[in-house]
Amino acid sequence: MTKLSNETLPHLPETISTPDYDRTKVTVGIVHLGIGAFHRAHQAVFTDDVLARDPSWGICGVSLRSPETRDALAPQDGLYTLKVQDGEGETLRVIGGVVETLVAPENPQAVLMRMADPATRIVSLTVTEKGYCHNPATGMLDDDHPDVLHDLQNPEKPRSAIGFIVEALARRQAAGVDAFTLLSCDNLPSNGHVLKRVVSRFAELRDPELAAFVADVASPSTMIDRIVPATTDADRAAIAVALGVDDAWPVVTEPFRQWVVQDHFPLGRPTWEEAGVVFVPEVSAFETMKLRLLNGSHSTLAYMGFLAGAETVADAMALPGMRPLIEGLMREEVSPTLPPLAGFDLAIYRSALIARFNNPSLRHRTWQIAMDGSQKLPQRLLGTIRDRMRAGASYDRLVLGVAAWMYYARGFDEAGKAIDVRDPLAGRIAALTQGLNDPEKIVAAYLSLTEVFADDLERDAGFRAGLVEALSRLFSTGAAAELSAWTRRSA
Ligand code: CS2
Repeated sequence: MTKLSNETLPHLPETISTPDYDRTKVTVGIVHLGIGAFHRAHQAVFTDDVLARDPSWGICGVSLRSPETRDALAPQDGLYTLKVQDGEGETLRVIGGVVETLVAPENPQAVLMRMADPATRIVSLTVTEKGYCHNPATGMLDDDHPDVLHDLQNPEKPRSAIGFIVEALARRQAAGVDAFTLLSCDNLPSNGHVLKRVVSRFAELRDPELAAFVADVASPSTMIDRIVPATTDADRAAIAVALGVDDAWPVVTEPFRQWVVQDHFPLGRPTWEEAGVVFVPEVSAFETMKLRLLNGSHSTLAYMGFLAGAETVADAMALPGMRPLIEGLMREEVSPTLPPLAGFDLAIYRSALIARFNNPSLRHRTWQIAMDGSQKLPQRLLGTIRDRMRAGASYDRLVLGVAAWMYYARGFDEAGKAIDVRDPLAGRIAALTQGLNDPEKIVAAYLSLTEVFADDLERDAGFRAGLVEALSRLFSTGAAAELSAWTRRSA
């Protein structure tokens, strides 16, 4: 079958929207590190919306690991389809904002040259939590991280996003070119600060003069939100039928999208506000709300749902007891910890989240969300637990989410079948918990992971007892029975 490309673009069925600007005029203004499905369904769409206004904000998408995205997109001139769907219908749109794709391990020089180019004014990132090479509990750079050590020794052939950023900034400093603006789009609290902190520390380890230049780099924080499950072969097949041409890597998502950004871009930015981006002086209240309500619920329902046999989020939501558990978690335990947001109705936000989780047309796998729990839990559940402790308030549902992760990350499901656990700490967790059956010992083993729990939680007797209790219930009755008990508890 013919491919989606600049050449086939004019011949697509009329129902499919296509770029409203001349692609030949688009030049790179943004280098994006980590060009996965999320970027292509979120920031790239907001950018595509306003490229007609200023075509100098095209995107160069960089993969830091595998060539798959480039291999799919380069033969299609960077074009891909965005399929937006809910229970009621779907729309298809071809996005044209990605005009170049690079694979860092194949050609680090090409990436560095692009980043150092004066036309590049923003370097944005979706490299997931673990891509920051930081200690998740403290938010500081892990000086002993293997990628950090590698990049300090090979500054011109970096591996990590941090190594690329600092080397590109060094080249700009040497050439007398102003620094680009850094734009973290990962699910981390104060993501701009975290990024600035790790980049600054890395620069300090390299050279004090470079550190002085890096100290002035703008790194606004952002809250990003859109649910984007991994694309399946069934999605590809259905989209090819609708398009009449092949698209090797479309992205599939929900109608909802939100982007709240701190407005600090010394070298300018696309007019994203025209596409609905909300610019605010301070993002942290939005970010805490989203991380704790959406992502905290997501992780809890992913671990509980996976253990109870649910493949997708919508399946997990349909399990008896899941909805009351998640609603109770959001309303009773998370919401009281959130900083006030003037004019924002939390009850509406929460019920919208339930509807989004229930979206029957998105096959968002619980396994996908369950990945990298050690990197996610601190900002999704543990910070909330700390706030509840300080307020002398209960946190039973939050602790159940953490206990379900502890069950899951050991690597065996309820039938004793191996789980494919993807987590940078998976090996250590397996070693720490090997042969243990006693919930108390398992909890103690996990709590020794100070980069997840930090000392305060490790020492807290109430937290430990809550975990042991929840884990014991999961062992004795199983996740499905534990969930249905929540139907009765909330009734
Ligand atoms: C999810 C997020 O995979 C996960 O951990 O919780 O990717 C979630 O879908 C997004 O943050 C929604 O904005």
